[in-house]
This record gives sequence, structure tokens and C-alpha cells, in this order.
Amino acid sequence: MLTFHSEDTKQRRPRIELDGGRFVTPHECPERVDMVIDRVRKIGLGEIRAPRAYGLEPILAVHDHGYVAFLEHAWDEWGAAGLEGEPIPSIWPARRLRGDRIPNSIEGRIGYYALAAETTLCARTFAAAQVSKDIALSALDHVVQTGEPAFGLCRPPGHHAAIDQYGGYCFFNNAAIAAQRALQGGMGKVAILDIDFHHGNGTQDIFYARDDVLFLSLHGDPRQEFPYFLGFADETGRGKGEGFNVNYPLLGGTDYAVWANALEDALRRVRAYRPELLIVSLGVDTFELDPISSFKLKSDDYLDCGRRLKALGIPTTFLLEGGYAVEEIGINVVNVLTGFEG
Ligand code: Q9C
Ligand code: ZN
Repeated sequence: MLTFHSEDTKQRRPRIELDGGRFVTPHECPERVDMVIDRVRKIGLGEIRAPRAYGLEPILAVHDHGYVAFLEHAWDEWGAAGLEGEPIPSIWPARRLRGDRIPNSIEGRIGYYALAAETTLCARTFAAAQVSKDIALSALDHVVQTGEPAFGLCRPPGHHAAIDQYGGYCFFNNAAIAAQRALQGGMGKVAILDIDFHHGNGTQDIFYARDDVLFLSLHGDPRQEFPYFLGFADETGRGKGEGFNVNYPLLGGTDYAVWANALEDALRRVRAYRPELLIVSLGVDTFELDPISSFKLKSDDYLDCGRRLKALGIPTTFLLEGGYAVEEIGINVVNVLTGFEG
């Protein structure tokens, strides 16, 4: 299987993450990419290719223009305002505050466009997020052109990025941008299966009222886990999108037997939808040793997961999302891909 990769994703290196009332070294770190690419090389998964540059247009096809412009300039504006350190929002348009007014102040706009406080901005964030999207689109184009599977080693991840909000380590929604391009290229139906530990709130947000993208997500129950305020089973879509959003919230401690049951239900729904393309939001923070998650999947389980995805027989694009057990992230990600290869 082809891997799309660029060292430029490592240009984003935040120094801090707000975690449990302390600042820690960010879980979403450049070393994650090194561990995955090392494993791809070690087992000889296949050729590693550089992405091509697609510009801003495919981002603007799913994200708000003001949001994208904000991200492009936020770091420089922060510095120009004489502020030091990495921007963290300190106020939001919370209940009964005005959510229809965009502040002029950079501090105010950070609160307007952020959905969480753990994800700081830093130099080259916009550049890295653009390359991450280029990787996703390069993988997508390869799958569309050849029918063969491909893996996009995306970083930063994307599935928490909503129409006009960043957070959960995500800025541009790579899976959504790829799905939108496939549709604009002439496909009628695309399925996005999100197997990251966390609910793909951003992807759900972008496609919630649409029937041309079936979105399914297996994740930690939002009563217990980030992003807390979306990802419940009763979120099934809106308008003509009704029935095209499927959430599988699972309790902390979920092991592979339980998880694979939910996966099989999701795969049944994908089959019934008959999409021309499957995009897998591939997070491996479901791993038993993940430092911020609570599922109990083991490294060998990812091989079995890949085999089950292969059994669908649908052209498939894999895009990296989360996974923070850095020592094992390469093994776990590549196990899904080798399981798929058979
Ligand atoms: N105490 C992705 O996996 N909350 N994002 C961390 C740690 C944020 C995860 C809390 C988790 C975001 C792409
Ligand atoms: Zn995650």
C-alpha cells in the first residue's frame, strides 16, 4: 500500500498542552510521525510518496472562510499584539453570550474559533495543517484514480475540526476535505468510518444535514470522554441527512470483543449504503496503553480490524487521526494497514 508522507508536518511543534490543570508536553507531537514512517519502512508496506500541493480551495469547500483566514494570521497577530507564549482561549461565546459577534481582538477571536483549550497555536501551525490536508488529498486521489488503497500519514489530525472551530489537536478536517473532493470529482456517495477513540465531532458537524456522506463513529461515550458535548447515539442527522449519521458511544474499559461488535454493525451499515469510496479516520488511541484514552485494544487486534475493513471490498483511503502511545503508534497503525493488505 502507498503511504503519503511529508517531513513538513513536523513544522508544528507546540510546547504546551493544558492537561489536568497542568501544562504538559503536547501528546500530539512530531515524533508520532517518525514512529509511523519508521514502521512503514521497516515492514516494507510499500512506496512512500510526497504529497502534491492543493492550495486553500479544497479547505474552503468545507470550512468557513473567516475561520481559515483567522488560522492563517492568528500566530502573527498574537505576536504583533505583544503577547508571548502560545495562545490558549480563556473565554468562549458560552450560553447566553453573543455567538453572532466576531471580536476584533486576537484574544477574543481565539475564543470565538476554538472549541477547546488544550490545543495551542504556534509557529507554522497553518503550514503544517495545510500539508496534512495535502497528504489526505494525495492519498484520496490515488485511491480514486487506481482503486488501490492508500494511507495518508496526516498530522495534525483533523476529525475534531468543525466548520469554523479548531480543537482536540485538529485544525482542518482532512477526512471531510477528502470526502468533499471525491464528491466534486463525480462520486455520488462516500462513507467515512471514524475509529479514533474520540468522537469525530468535526466530521459530523460538516456533513450532518447531508445524505451524500454516511458518517459513522465508534468512540468513548461522551458522558465520560472528550469532546463531551457531541457523539451521542441519538444524533442521527438532520433534514435530508436524517439516517446518515451513526454514533457508537462505548464505555471506558471496552475491549476488542465489544468494540468489534460495534464495528461489525457499522460495516453492515456501510455495505447497505453502497458507497463508491470509504475513508477511514484511523486513530489508534483505542490502544490499551494510550495515555489519554480508556479502551483496551491490543496491537494484534489492529490486524483483525484491517482484515474486517478489507472484507467490505470498497476502495479505501486511510487517514491518520489520533494515537498517543508513541512507542507503539507505528506498530498499531501499520497493523491495520497490513491486516487490510491480507
Ligand atoms: N487529559 C485526537 O485524538 N483532550 N484528539 C485530552 C487529556 C483532548 C484528541 C485530555 C483529546 C483530543 C485527534
Ligand atoms: Zn482521538
